[in-house]
Amino acid sequence: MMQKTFGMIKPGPIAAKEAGEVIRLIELNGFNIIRMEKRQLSKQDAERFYAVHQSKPFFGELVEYITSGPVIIMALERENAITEWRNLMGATDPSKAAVGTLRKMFGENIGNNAVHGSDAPETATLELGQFFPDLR
Ligand code: 3AN
Repeated sequence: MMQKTFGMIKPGPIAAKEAGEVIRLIELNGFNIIRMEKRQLSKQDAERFYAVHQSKPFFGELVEYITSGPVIIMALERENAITEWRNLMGATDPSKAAVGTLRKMFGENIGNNAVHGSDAPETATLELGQFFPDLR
């Protein structure tokens, strides 16, 4: 099933000048990058994006980190894009992520874990809608 998902390169890899390597791996893994934009998120953007985590103890840190520098937001398309993008990202905690995954290669810790990806079709619709409202 051809599918779209939302992906983000977080401030860490961008500050480290590794965004190009991440993008290259996304392409090599069969994703079509249908939209891509480098953007500084506002606190309001970040709070909306992470609204599902509002009650978590690390919510404040999450918002602070994701607004600490520009991010690259992407609409990705491929067969089973949601699952395949999560597979390429690897486990949330980079120290537990498998070899060859983006979080293993570019993540620093559970907060600064290099990349984001929608975890389900409903989330993909919400996240794509927030950042690429004209995409359909
Ligand atoms: P994923 O991004 O793999 O879907 P979630 O949804 O559990 O993981 O967490 C959302 C984001 O919150 C993660 N990308 C991570 O940066 C951050 N996070 C998750 N757990 C923690 C934690 N225990 N401490 C700090 N940040 C966390």
